[in-house]
Amino acid sequence: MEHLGPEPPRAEKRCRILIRGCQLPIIRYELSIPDYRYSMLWGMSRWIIHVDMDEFFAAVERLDNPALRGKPLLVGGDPKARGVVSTASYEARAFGCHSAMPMATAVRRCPHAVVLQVRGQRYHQVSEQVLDILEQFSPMIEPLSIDEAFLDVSGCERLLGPAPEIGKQIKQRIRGRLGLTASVGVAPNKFLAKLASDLRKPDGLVVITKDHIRDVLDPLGIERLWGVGPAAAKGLRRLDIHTIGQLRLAPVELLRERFGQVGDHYHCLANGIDCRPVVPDSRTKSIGREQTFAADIEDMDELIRVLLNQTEQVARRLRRGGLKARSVTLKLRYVDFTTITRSATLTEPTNITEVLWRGVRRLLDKWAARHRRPLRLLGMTASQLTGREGLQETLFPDPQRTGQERIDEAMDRIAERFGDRSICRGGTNGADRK
Ligand code: DCP
Ligand code: MG
Repeated sequence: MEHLGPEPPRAEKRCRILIRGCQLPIIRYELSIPDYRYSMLWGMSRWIIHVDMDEFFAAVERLDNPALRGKPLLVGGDPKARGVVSTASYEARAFGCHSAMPMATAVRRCPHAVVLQVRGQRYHQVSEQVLDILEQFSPMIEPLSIDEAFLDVSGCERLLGPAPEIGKQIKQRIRGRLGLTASVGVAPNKFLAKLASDLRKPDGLVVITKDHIRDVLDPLGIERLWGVGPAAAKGLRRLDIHTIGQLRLAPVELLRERFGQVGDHYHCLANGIDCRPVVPDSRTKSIGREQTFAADIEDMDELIRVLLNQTEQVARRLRRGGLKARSVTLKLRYVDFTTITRSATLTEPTNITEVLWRGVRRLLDKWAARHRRPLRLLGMTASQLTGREGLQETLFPDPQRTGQERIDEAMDRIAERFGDRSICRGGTNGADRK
């Protein structure tokens, strides 16, 4: 673990330093909002983790085909059809190959590289698995692209240990469960965490603490600032600003004059200030699982086993993300690829496995009564999602429901410790449950 600096000083001291850097008045004692929201507002006392998978597409290809180990890989479009490189493995990067380069050029630079086509669906599947792992650490997750995400782990210390330790555990779990490596950055804000994850790639773990922000940032070129593209970098160089240190010392008025409001933003970033919150994935409209069978299945017991297992996984994901679903959908694909879906609305939003299962099981039974035939794919999706905060608690909780919640909690704890496959309900072993 690369640890850039000791533990940060107390929040109050940090607030003052950073606020002065931002050229804002010191207002800590005039605010009446709780400290928690205050720190969210100014981007202080936070611990943000940025996770970025290493050579992602190439790593997944190697995972699926161990014979590719140690070989230079180029994943992307056809070199003869003006395809471009999506990712070059580290072995291929040593020959000057990189993402977005024409595949033909990459092949010229590294003629012995193995060229592979992009398998988007598979990468998305692994990406989902990575998110599943991250959700075990914090519900505050913001996916940024197919292979990277931010986590806000502020306040998780009591449960999971200090943030650098959480970063280490995330890496270990990704490696242990998926056989892939990730680079992780741990810092007081998003900008620094993203920068940190990129400093020791591959398989890196870099922690930036407040006291070492300047030491880390000052020598770096301005293009390392998140959001500074080639045009802005050119504009800054014209002002004779080449490093982040030079940018930090530049008069903010000059930057404002040249770049408008963005100039203020650059100045803040150069000072290591970034107040942007981690915004949990608002795009999540549904959570689902599906499985294509190696051989078509008609046997009801077998279909029930698969579906219950999927429902358990979906329910667990809902619970991890603090979400509840109002409707469930069953997806069936026949041997001739005809695909049908059947949906049902639940009486109230839920993330209780048993309740979701009853809804989806009813759909399966209805289908089987009239249309049963062999299936090549079976899946279920929970949608119309709501967060916990949007739900009213029932005045008199149903004792049976809280009992089911306790069962779910216990099963979640086991799954979290030993993996999703470590535990399943009796029905998933063949018994028919209604
Ligand atoms: N990608 C792409 N086209 C690009 C850049 C990336 O299709 N121009 C895809 C392929 C990458 C994935 O997105 O595997 C993640 O992008 P990264 O920038 O994180 O690159 P890698 O994960 O491949 O490498 P690194 O180890 O540097 O993160
Ligand atoms: Mg990556």
